[in-house]
Amino acid sequence: MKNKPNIHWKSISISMVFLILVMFSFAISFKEINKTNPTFAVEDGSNIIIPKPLSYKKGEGKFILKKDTPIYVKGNTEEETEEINKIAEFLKGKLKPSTGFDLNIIKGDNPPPGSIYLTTIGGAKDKGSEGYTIIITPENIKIIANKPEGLSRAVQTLRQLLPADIEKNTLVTNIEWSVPAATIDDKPEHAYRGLMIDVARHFFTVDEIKRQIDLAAQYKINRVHLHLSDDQGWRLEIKKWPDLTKIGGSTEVGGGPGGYYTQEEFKDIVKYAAERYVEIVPEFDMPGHSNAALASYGFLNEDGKKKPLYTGTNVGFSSFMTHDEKTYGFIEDVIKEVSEISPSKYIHIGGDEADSTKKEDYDYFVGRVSKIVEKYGKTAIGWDPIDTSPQINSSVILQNWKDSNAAAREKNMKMIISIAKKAYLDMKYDENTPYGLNWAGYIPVETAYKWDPTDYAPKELVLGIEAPLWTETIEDTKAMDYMIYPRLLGYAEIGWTPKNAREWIEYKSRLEKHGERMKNQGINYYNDSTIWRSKKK
Ligand code: TNX
Repeated sequence: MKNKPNIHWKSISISMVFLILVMFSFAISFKEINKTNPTFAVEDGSNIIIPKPLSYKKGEGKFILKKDTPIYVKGNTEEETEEINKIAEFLKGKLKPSTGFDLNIIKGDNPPPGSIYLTTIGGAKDKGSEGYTIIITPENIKIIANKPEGLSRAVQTLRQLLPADIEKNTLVTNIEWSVPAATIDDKPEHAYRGLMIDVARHFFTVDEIKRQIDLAAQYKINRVHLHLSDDQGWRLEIKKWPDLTKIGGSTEVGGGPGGYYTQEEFKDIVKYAAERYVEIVPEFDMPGHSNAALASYGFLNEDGKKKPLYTGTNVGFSSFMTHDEKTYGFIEDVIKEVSEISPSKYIHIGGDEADSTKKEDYDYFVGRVSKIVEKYGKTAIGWDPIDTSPQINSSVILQNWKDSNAAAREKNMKMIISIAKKAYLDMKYDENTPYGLNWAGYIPVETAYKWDPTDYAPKELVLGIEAPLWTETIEDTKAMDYMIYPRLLGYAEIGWTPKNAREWIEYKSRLEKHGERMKNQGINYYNDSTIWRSKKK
């Protein structure tokens, strides 16, 4: 009896040694296979593309991208050809670091075999401005769209059809840069597919914002909404009122140094976004969430004195004076300057949590401000309850964050759906998430994916969806990436792909494949163990 456990241990250790040897030889042969025959190739594009395209038909064989593959570009007019040329430059730039190829771009409509061709000639009108067709054969790749914007969306699809290594920013050798043959027909379900970044609670630099725009654009996000003012900070230079940034921009949540964008920097962000066919939507939150402005200028306050700067995270304590013409003169100056540097047709005027403004004053205020926005040729967007003001009509867009849009429905107002418990990127995934809040509940990746804007509003009133990242607890890019990714891929798909074409289990298997792509791009995504089971980052 006493000897028995000993014998047992001996056989266990022998079999352990054997097991280790087997695993070791497996690892070696796997490495060998990888060397000669890369397993990174995309076999079937329908298993990878996010957001899922409307139609994907598998073809025979594959197209192989080589160092001498030319990119041909041709539009319906010379101007359009120039625009398409820029899209080709973008594609070339994305392919260069990993392939090392310096692809040649040629203006012309006679692409030879072996080429990639981007054109609007013969583009189908029913595809709208963002739709496209990609035809991939072993001979060539042809991308046709009604508008250059559609070609730019198609280029993002094409990136995903190349091996995941394409996203590395270092040279990859010993790999075949193949694209599986297919015909893809695609167009979006919703026109507005947005990501919001709150740069007021914590400030983020121009480069940090550009990086987020570039990353989001690959999933066909087409609006980036910048929350440019709140109690804790004013982040855009207004030439007539320089103290807004000098004083109001001088700090942030927690008392850090804050910061702001000069008008030139803002224009630079707008241009960078436009190159990716992303529109920047500027927001100034009012009449509440306005302490940074009230701290910058005494004349905006009842007692004529500047309020102290605020670096906490409470909401609902500040308000503009709603019955003082000085307030409206000031707001008009802001709207005027912004409308001159912002090409978006929208200006967001906030309107949320104005807990220190009487309801009738709020109603009057948002009505007045929306008229100012209109005067400068723009359309106002506001958070609910802006729709409940009798002075607000269907010319204003509601951004719906609570489950309350009865007034908007009544008035036939268009809506951007951002329901907090589904779409808020600052909500934690679960109790272990190191950043974020949970007042609207936890939002695991599955919850973030399994909903549709039409669950909250009639389809004809849905302009689209937006996922906001509030930054009370988000101090750097690392935290920002973690909260945005991978949930944004799901929001992008909700916005792009019709409800009846989406299914969680199928989506999850596509999402799994994007882990490697996100990693290659240096995205600090939340490595959810229910999606990336055994793989360690
Ligand atoms: C509510 S949502 C807010 C923001 C906060 C956010 C935190 C909305 C329109 N207002 O001021 O940052 O909650 O999750």
